[in-house]
Amino acid sequence: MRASYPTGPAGGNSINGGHLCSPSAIGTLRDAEITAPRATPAVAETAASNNVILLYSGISRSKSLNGGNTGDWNREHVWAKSHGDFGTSTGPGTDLHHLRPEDVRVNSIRDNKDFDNGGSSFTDSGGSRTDSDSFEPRDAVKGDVARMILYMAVRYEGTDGWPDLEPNDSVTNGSAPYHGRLSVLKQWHEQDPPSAIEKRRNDVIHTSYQHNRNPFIDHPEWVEAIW
Ligand SMILES: [Ca+2]
Ligand SMILES: [Ca+2]
Ligand SMILES: [Ca+2]
Repeated sequence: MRASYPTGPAGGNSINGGHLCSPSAIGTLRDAEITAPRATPAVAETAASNNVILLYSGISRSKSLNGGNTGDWNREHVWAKSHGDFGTSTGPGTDLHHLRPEDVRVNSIRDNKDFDNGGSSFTDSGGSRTDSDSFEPRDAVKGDVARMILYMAVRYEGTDGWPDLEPNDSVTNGSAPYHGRLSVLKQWHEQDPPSAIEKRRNDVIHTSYQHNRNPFIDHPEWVEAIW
């Protein structure tokens, strides 16, 4: 670990591991997020209380439409779970700091691609783009995505049975425990700083679920200090 930040109890992210991977946990978080102060620049990220905002597409969809069929939303691992092959069991596979709801089809388009600028839009892209080897999220969540990836890099250091996850500047990482591209993620982090809702989500995960924090939401300057 290269940065000092509150990690909560040892094995903190195994707490309530059974709940962390459930749609209800994501739905509950969304409920909590909408109680954030209204006077924020992040209005577009809010949803009706029975809805979730899909990360890349920006669509507001009923949280009851969780599933695997067209028109449903499912659980997106922003750090692609094949990068380190950690699967969906407790650990990085259930770490709420990088889990978001996404449209089933859009989720499959993102696949396990690294993040980079470029590509074309697609149906329900919401401004996100993709090409053969990378994915570019819509502007409103570019920084969110960057901070999720960088959180995973400092949270998982290979000392607790999980892979040592690290960012690099590649878009051909495949199943290696790396995620790119660091230089682009740093730009996105600068251009889309933490919003009130993102901060609120960090608080709710800390207080009610995992009892640890994304340090780069609390201290954006630590990104440049580390990388
Ligand atoms: Ca590309
Ligand atoms: Ca944002
Ligand atoms: Ca690491």
